[in-house]
Amino acid sequence: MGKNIVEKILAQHLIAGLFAPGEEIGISIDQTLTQDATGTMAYLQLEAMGVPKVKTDLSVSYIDHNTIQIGFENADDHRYLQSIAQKFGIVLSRAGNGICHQVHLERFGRPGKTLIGSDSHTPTCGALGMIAIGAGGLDVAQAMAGEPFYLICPKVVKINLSGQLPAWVSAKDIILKVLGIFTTKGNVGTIFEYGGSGASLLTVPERATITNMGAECGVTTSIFPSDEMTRLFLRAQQREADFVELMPDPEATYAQVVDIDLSKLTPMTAKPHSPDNISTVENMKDIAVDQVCLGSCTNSSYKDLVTVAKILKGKVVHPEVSFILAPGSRQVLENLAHDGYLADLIAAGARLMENACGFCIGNSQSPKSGSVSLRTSNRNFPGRSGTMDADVYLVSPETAAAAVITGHFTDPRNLGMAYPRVEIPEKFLLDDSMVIWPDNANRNMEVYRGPNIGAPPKNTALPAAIHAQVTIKVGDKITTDHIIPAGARMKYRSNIPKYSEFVFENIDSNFAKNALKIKAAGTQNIIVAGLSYGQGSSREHAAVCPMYLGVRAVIAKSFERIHTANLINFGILPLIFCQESDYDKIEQGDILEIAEVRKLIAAGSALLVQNKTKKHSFSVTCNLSARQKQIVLAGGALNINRLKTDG
Ligand code: MIC
Ligand code: SF4
Repeated sequence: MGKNIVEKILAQHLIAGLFAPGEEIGISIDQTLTQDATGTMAYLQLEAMGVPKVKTDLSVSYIDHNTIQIGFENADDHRYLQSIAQKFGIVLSRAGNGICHQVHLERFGRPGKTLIGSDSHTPTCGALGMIAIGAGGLDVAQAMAGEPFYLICPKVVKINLSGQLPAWVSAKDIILKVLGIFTTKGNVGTIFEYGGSGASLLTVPERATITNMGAECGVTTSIFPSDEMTRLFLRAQQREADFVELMPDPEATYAQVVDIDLSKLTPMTAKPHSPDNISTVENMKDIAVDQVCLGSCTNSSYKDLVTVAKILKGKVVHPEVSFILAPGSRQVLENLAHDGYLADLIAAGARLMENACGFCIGNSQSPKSGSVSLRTSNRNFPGRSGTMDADVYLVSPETAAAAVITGHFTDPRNLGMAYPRVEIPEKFLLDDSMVIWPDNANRNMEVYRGPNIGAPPKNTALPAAIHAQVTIKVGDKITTDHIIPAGARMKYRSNIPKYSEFVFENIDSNFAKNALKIKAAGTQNIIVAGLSYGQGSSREHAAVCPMYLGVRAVIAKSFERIHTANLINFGILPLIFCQESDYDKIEQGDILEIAEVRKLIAAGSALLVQNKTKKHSFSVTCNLSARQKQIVLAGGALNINRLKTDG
């Protein structure tokens, strides 16, 4: 039987488990990436593992998230990361070099290889025909230490693209269409494999926009074939030697095939406050726009920004619009400057930001109260922009540019100008001078640690029984941005006691105080949630901080993949309602008891939860592999083997 691309790469990397959809498998990892906001925890955990040097082919540490640096904390963290990189043989991409996913695509990703990264948008590199997966920092640290990465053997869905994109419709509109079909929930354990005649016409940066935002569907990753387009991109990066062709076998099979005719697509948008709240731009017309933000790891390639520069040439931003521009990488910025497009964008009134995450994570450029912000980034969760009552819409660079000119939502097809089709250059201007390669001579240098940095706290072993209070009850699609906000709070990423003060800040500002009170009284905390709990980012702080506050279990209707792995790694039980209707019978403040929890988890049986307050019992399941059971029984991975942080 023929193999699809996913099966081909996974088969070459399989080192544990049976290759059957739904089973846990372990794969070897060729490359890792971290970024600074998740990286400090990952490297503290790597340090605790006692390995002298990373065992991957390539590990890159990026500094791209916390680059605003208000206060000493982030600069200290950057210095820590730089010293750790030298010690462990890791490549460092310095602050100013660009966003991890864009830079990794340009300079390091390789077809046919595996990559895991402590950032949920690591699948961006699937555009190069690699298996690239987002994970928690601890899982990435383990991969750097040479351990397998464990995942559920995926079900592979083929997204068959036919036809050609019409003028003014671009890659963002394709992935928004995909989000409209699959939504942000219910796709755990799936990989999207793109193919078809339409896919072969898309350039690697266009493919990267699509694989990047596959993360919003909650899939394990997305992948494109490695074909002539891949070769051209790698050649333009002077990396043609990294090219290998990777196509599905003609008789390859898939769990499902979804057809999308690109010629039928129109400009799309994701409306507030979820990336799957899809509509056409035409439907939004005339809504006044206050801010347009161009950039993020989704749509800030050279092609994206040159397209906008060409649309805006000779025009000036509408007086009511603030126009923000953050190129994805230093390479993009240097090429824009070299080719004169930066001057056109600045002349059009662009406010040039650092080539870093910036506005996308809400640590700068928060829009005004009650405003409408059009962004080319990938997430529009409530409050993520830093302004709770702002309405953020996700759009293509073309739709963003149209609003810059008109000051309102405008279908770019109605701009009345010829569509500027932009090809990627035959050769990019290359400059890796902000990349520091590890030097063996520096292996013994002292690791720099600022006062803000501390090892992650450890959990206690799972007790024989749980006696807990429901500290919060939340609804469906709770994102990690709800659980532990980023933005202005993110500078405390290396200081768990401080960062924990902000858990559920935007839903219940008393959560942290209440949880600590309950913990001090000797009771545990339980979170009750609806469908798709833990959407969005890979930040393990969404598990570490609740754990620090005494949360022992989350009972939800369903969970997202990366967050489930993070909960398990830090000894929090991810419990699933057997009957979803039992969710309705619980209230915040209820006392829940689970008898013989250790025994039942070890046996893999359903657990009976007694609601002492409501005098009602209900069943939950906890579907764990043997490896995961061992971790939760120990109270988290840090309590197992070599991972002891106090050793
Ligand atoms: C995000 O886009 O939400 C982030 C910030 O990049 C996160 C990582 C983090 O929280 O540090 C992600 O996507 O994993
Ligand atoms: Fe950075 Fe935004 Fe991309 Fe996350 S989604 S890596 S914050 S640019």
